[in-house]
Amino acid sequence: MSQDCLFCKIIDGTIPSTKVYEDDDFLAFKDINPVAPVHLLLIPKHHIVSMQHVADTDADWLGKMMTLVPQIASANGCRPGAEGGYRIVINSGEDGGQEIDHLHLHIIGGERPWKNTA
Ligand code: D5M
Repeated sequence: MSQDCLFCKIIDGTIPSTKVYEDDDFLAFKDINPVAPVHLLLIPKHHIVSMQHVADTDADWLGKMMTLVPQIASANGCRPGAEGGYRIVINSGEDGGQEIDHLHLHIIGGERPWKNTA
């Protein structure tokens, strides 16, 4: 828990969110500024700033976090299988476009964004 962290406040309920998944170690909720019909954020409940702060000892929980992605995605509107799918994005650091300093994984789907581009 970090006192000044917005996502820690979402975890402890101080700031409201639309939760779509929760267990002892992770929380997933809807992004407040969705860029696609499905836009979720999956976060660890312990405070870690970014991928740049990950160490060898983080392999277990990071692996668990990745394995949660397909079940959370398919339970929230991303079609499963080869014709379905989604994008996963982890911005890290200022050069990576990270705005919130609590590691989070974007799950983005429900459309085929490249169909709208030339
Ligand atoms: O992404 C940070 C993301 O966090 C961005 O897509 C908006 C989202 N955000 C910010 N505040 C909230 C609240 N209160 N609820 C839900 N989502 C929120 P980044 O990868 O750091 O650029």
